[in-house]
Amino acid sequence: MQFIWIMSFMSILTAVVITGCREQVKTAEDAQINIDLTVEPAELAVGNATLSVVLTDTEGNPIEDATIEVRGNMTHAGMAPVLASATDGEAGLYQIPFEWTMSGDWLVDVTVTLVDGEVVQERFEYTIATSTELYEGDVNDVTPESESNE
Ligand SMILES: [Cu+2]
Repeated sequence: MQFIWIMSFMSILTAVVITGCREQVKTAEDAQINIDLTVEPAELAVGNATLSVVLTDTEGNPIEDATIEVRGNMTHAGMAPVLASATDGEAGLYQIPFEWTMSGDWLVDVTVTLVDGEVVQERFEYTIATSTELYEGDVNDVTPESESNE
């Protein structure tokens, strides 16, 4: 009796392992889809941004009804990731509100879950400036104190 229990447990475990392997994350190339990411505003600086992801198949047809999850991490340790997501990609376009919370180097992982459950992931790299580096107003508004604090 105990042997049967162990055997059934083992077969369930095996099934879980096999299922897990089948659902592994693919690159866009392996999944034969295109993940195009553009960022607005194009002047990359600390603050709010919109990530526009366009999903298409290899023939250029839009892919709708996918779920997109974005995870932005900086290359240094000790910072909480910035998470964002979107569904409803009308004509394959998914608009995702995002925020660059700090200047420096970012790794943005875009994870796409297709309607058939296939998971595809691509990584994009960005360098974000401080907002003052792009400041185009009166430079005299920047006080000497704040400059020496940089
Ligand atoms: Cu940081």
